[in-house]
Amino acid sequence: MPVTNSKVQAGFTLIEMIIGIVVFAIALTFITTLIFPQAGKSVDPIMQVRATELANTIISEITAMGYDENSQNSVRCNDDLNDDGDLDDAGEISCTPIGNFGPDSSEFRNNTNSNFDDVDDYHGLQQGAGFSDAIIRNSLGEILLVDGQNLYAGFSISVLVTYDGDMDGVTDSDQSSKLILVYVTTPGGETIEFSAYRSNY
Ligand SMILES: [Ca+2]
Ligand SMILES: [Ca+2]
Ligand SMILES: [Ca+2]
Ligand SMILES: [Ca+2]
Repeated sequence: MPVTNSKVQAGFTLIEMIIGIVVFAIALTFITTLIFPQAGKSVDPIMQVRATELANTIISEITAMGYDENSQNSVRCNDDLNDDGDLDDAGEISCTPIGNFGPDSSEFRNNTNSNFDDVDDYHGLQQGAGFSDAIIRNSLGEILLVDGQNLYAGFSISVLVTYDGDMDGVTDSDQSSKLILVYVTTPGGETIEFSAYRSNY
């Protein structure tokens, strides 16, 4: 049945068209200033989740290591076996000085023969985008691939280890705990800090 309403057939007046254009312009401005930037930001939480997964992986690996290179199966470093207040008696060994943190002799973590074995070996470890060791690897030294794609392409990690015996987040001379700081940078350039402690048990 044909439309017979004369108002509809008359179309829009000039005023109506101008109002329509103004409303459209306001709506467009709203979309471009509010919604489009949100679309960009909505990527960040996903990257933060992935950064957290990556940090968890590396922290789990580090905390599973021995406390110190100098500790032996039967004797922990800094264990005063005869309780005389010093560490110069038979069988007693000192923990690694903070200045010697980092890989011990012949230790590396950049291929499947990686041989880090204690917490502070990771001090100074840098892997991923922007570093000379450009590939983030798992604890077995393997490249993390999912469906043939590098799982953490564009991410980077940076690790620092220090003594923090009173666990206040600040380096101190108490060698009973090591503070592990892991910095993960997302492909968007956002750096997130994660931390964990490993005590001398
Ligand atoms: Ca002693
Ligand atoms: Ca070591
Ligand atoms: Ca070490
Ligand atoms: Ca401290």
